[in-house]
Amino acid sequence: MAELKCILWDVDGTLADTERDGHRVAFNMAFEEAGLERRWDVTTYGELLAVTGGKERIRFDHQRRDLAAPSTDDIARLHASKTRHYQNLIASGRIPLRPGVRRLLEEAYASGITLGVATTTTPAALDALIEHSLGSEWFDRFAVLAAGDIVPAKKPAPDIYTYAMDQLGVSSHETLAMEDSGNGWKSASAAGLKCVVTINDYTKDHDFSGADLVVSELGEPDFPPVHVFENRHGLKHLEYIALSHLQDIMRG
Ligand code: XBP
Ligand code: MG
Repeated sequence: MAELKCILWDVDGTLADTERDGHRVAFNMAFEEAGLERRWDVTTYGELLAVTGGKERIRFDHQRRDLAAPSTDDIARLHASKTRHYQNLIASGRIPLRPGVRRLLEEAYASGITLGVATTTTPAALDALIEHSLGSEWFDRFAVLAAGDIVPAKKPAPDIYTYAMDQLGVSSHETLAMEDSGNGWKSASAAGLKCVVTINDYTKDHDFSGADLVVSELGEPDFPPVHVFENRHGLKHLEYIALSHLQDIMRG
């Protein structure tokens, strides 16, 4: 039994539904800008999400179509262009936070819980989301922003979670992960963390067996109740997810 001391948040799909209308669109804009014919439709992009990381995803797309991979420099250039387009999309305010995210972040912060980010996304993309969707005060409120290539092995490897915990000086027994995908859950689990999963359209069929709580979203007190798919700790009153639920998961 342990007390909840730290919550590490995934970003894409967890803080906000950034993939379909954010990252995917930005990749396509970068392809167009580079004079490439390739476009990723909504279904194709869902398949490509099997690989985390934008540069890795471009490479994977070539591999699975048996095409010669572009050079590392070409991928880096394409990805830099994609990141610029993504920043502009986020700055236009078209990607809101998911329900309950701000409420739970505020509640945890006010309660003195250490908050951090553990994501595969490029730091510049993360910064854009914090600035335009969350608010600049969160640059200081998050005690660590662990993102992108800071670790060589991206999710599902545990490295980004381990890195964030090392930076914070917290242990896996007192830290909870918030995730949305199978790769994210595997990463958190491999780092020894308990994990709450909020699924989305791209991740609803992923394998979350063993996760502590799997729900449709974090929800809000005045919204319809969330759908509960896994509730390993027998938590009660799950109409929406409150900080007390996360504390109960750690004690359970
Ligand atoms: C997120 C990702 C990222 C984004 C794109 O995974 O897979 O690759 O799709 O990010 P997770 P970049 O939510 O599990 O961290 O293009 O900035 O790499
Ligand atoms: Mg995610």
